[in-house]
Amino acid sequence: MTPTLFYGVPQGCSLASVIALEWLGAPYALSRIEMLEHPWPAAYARINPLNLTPAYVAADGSVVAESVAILLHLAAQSGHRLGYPQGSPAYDRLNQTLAYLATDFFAAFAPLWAAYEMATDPPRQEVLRELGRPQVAKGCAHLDELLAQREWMDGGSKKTVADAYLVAVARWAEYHGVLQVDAYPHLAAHLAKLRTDPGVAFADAIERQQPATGSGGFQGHVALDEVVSQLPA
Ligand SMILES: N[C@@H](CCC(=O)N[C@@H](CS)C(=O)NCC(=O)O)C(=O)O
Repeated sequence: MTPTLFYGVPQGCSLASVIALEWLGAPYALSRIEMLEHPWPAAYARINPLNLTPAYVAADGSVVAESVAILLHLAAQSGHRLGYPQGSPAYDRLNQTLAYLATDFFAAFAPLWAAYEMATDPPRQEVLRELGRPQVAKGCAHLDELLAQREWMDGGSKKTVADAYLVAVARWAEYHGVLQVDAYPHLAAHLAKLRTDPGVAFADAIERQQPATGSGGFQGHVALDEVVSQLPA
């Protein structure tokens, strides 16, 4: 089967995996999950019982969930163009960067996402925003400091899957309106550089359902049921 990525909208962290697939350039399909439409189709539990996106179904029907696992899987497929050989110091540095982004930095936004779901309770929303704002600011300050001395997010001399993940998550700071990324000039410059990347622009257009020109790997969208019917018994 065509390897297929399930990605979530709006604003899913799965944007990173779409970017990485574009950078990889190999054939792939996408399947879209509208995350705010609850309950999600029951069949999705066959893909990821946690009902979270992203999830990647490889050509042999095996499923890889968790952004970091998917991104490192795609990096390995790229002949290490988007990553490094496991066991090398560069791999450890990339893994460290991804781990920070996918744990501490991702988690800093949790109160803001909780506030997002409480439109009917503005006072609680404000408490949650007050909780999330300094956490996100701390994360942005850390990334800004790193990027002051780095050309790419992981500290190497080429873009990697860590840059894809950074784009997907850092955008939430402005999405939730808690801070302006411009206050972190190195982070802002790096994000601006990445936004000019064709793979990033493609993934963004896919999310917004706008016309998108990709690297040639994208084979179109497929329905959840079609993917599930191709899974090994
Ligand atoms: N640890 C997981 C977290 C995945 C996750 O939280 N995904 C969010 C989107 S960023 C999701 O699917 N949320 C489902 C929902 O909001 O119902 C990973 O890194 O892949």
